[in-house]
Amino acid sequence: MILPQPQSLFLCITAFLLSAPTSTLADTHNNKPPSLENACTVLSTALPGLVTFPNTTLYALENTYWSTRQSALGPACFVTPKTTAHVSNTLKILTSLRQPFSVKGGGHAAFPGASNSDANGVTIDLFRLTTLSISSDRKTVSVGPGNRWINVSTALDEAGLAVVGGRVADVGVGGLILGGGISYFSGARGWACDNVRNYEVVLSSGKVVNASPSTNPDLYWALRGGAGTNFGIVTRFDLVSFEQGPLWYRSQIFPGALNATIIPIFQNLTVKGLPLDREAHTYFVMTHIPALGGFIVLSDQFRSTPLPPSPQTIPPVFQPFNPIPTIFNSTIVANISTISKAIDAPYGFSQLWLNTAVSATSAALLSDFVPLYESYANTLIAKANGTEITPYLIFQPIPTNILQAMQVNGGNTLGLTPSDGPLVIVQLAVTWADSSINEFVVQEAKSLLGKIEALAKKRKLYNGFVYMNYAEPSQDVLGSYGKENLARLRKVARKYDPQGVLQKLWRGYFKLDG
Ligand SMILES: Cc1cc2nc3c(=O)[nH]c(=O)nc-3n(C[C@H](O)[C@H](O)[C@H](O)COP(=O)(O)OP(=O)(O)OC[C@H]3O[C@@H](n4cnc5c(N)ncnc54)[C@H](O)[C@@H]3O)c2cc1C
Ligand SMILES: *[C@@H]1O[C@H](CO)[C@@H](O)[C@H](O)[C@H]1NC(C)=O
Ligand SMILES: *[C@@H]1O[C@H](CO)[C@@H](O)[C@H](O)[C@H]1NC(C)=O
Ligand SMILES: *[C@@H]1O[C@H](CO)[C@@H](O)[C@H](O)[C@H]1NC(C)=O
Ligand SMILES: *[C@@H]1O[C@H](CO)[C@@H](O)[C@H](O)[C@H]1NC(C)=O
Ligand SMILES: *[C@@H]1O[C@H](CO)[C@@H](O)[C@H](O)[C@H]1NC(C)=O
Ligand SMILES: *[C@@H]1O[C@H](CO)[C@@H](O)[C@H](O)[C@H]1NC(C)=O
Ligand SMILES: CC(=O)N[C@H]1CO[C@H](CO)[C@@H](O)[C@@H]1O
Repeated sequence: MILPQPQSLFLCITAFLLSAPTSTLADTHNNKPPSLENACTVLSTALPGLVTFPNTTLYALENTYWSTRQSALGPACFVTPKTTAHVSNTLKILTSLRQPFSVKGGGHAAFPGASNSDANGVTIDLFRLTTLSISSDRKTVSVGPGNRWINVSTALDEAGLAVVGGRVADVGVGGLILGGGISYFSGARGWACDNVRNYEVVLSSGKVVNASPSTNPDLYWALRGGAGTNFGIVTRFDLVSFEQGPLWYRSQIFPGALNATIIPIFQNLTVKGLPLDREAHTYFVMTHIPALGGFIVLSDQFRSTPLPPSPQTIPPVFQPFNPIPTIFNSTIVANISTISKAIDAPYGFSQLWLNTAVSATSAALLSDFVPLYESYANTLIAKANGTEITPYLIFQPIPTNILQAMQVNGGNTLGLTPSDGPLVIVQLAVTWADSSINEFVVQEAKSLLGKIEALAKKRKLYNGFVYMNYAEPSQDVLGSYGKENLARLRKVARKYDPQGVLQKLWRGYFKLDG
């Protein structure tokens, strides 16, 4: 998810003022089940110096999450393995003690408990697993799950390479790849999960295995969108890399009043423009920014290869936006590190995401979501009573070229084929400051999503795919992959975790057993 820059700047300052990473639940120390003291103690004996307890500076650092709904929790202890063998040992200890746990990659999931535990659990923080190496033939980059995308792009920009990865600097590699992964390069290459050559995985037994098209191909398939939580902790991603220089990037902000002009351009791009220019990438955001006069529309546009001869040369695919008057517009050519930092989103707020997918064939459907969104946004703003709140309506295209690119290496788990497309992910996101209204915001957003789904169904334009990485826990993500894929995922999970230990103990992302 990407924020308009003027606001990002404003939010950065606010986030800085608001940031106070304290954990309230960690204080409920005395109500822990007996095994818990045990788990943290056993772990600190087995991994000396790698277990962190509350009331330390390191604990506060590890308990920093992008969404304060996550940092409001706080585990009994963090365990921070340095090697794959440490991860294996950690899993063996936790499963033998039947100790519930969570796993933190980059900590960018929005909902509470997605990658953090409360005081009754342990959180495995992967931040020390920082492998980052380019193969001698430059075709593969091996990345440890302790890296953020900025670490990957800093190294790859320097080498003149890129991978199909996250668009935003501080997001973690693990959650993004395991849930799917929408990238600048998806038009020609599919999502991040379609561009992994091999996963190194620690299973619930502690056994370390590899998963690739030739080794454990069933597990390889399952990890392409099926979430780590059902299969194991990935300790290394071997990603396809390719020669790549800088990107062209235009960011435009329009008055919200022009939504009905911009949506048909976006819709036509999704259906016609993007499939004709597979190196182009875009998304549409509607939001409310008081400093810009209220509702606005943001369109971010990217193009990789061949690069336009100057920043001012607008690639033909994006020229339809040219005549529309903007509040703000900027065009740059820059490396991926620079662009991914420009669109980063600050810490220190409650965050919420929900999404569904609809057919991209009707601009009228997308336009008709706007009044529903406007009325909901006004309700949220009133409820916030002067405290900061930013409700977003985001459209992310899945044009047919991306659906085709997803079919490589036997296809992924998402259950999407070219004949389902073209699609648009309709994503609701909210960023707000007052945590006392968390429940209200969640309920309102669910209610709006219900209205959006109902309208799409009524017009026979509903698809129903739910993208894991933008979902709330109440959404049936894995069910949305289709009956056949769900059954196949369950079969793979039973093979690699016969006792269903991860289903019971790993708290976090979307589970096969509900
Ligand atoms: C500012 C921002 C920008 C974003 N941009 C994009 C984007 O461009 N494209 C896109 O597709 N999505 C994007 N997202 C969504 C992003 O994909 C998810 O938030 C994702 O969960 C982030 O991964 P993480 O490792 O930081 O998350 P975490 O919260 O650490 O983890 C999420 C889940 O993955 C599990 N997990 C993490 N690492 C591993 C591992 N190594 N092995 C097994 N399980 C693991 C965790 O246990 C947890 O269940 C963005 C999110 C934010 C906040
Ligand atoms: C340390 O934790 C205890 C509870 O476990 C709490 O009472 C105390 O205030 C904390 N101290 C600091 C300095 O945060
Ligand atoms: C990743 O990048 C951040 C920001 O530049 C930096 O602070 C951090 O040290 C890097 N991590 C590694 C493992 O290099
Ligand atoms: C990326 O661009 C920035 C800004 O121009 C520059 O400072 C940085 O050195 C570049 N990184 C690489 C690896 O070229
Ligand atoms: C969206 O466009 C319609 C039609 O022009 C307009 O009536 C409405 O006010 C716009 N919505 C917002 C939130 O600006
Ligand atoms: C839709 O996109 C196609 C392909 O880019 C373009 O030729 C056509 O003019 C566009 N139509 C409209 C109405 O913008
Ligand atoms: C809204 O804020 C004002 C002052 O900022 C306060 O007086 C009032 O009680 C608040 N209303 C609610 C419903 O919280
Ligand atoms: C559509 C629009 O407003 N375009 C403007 C973007 O900014 C450049 C200058 O940076 C202007 O020349 C364009 O007219």
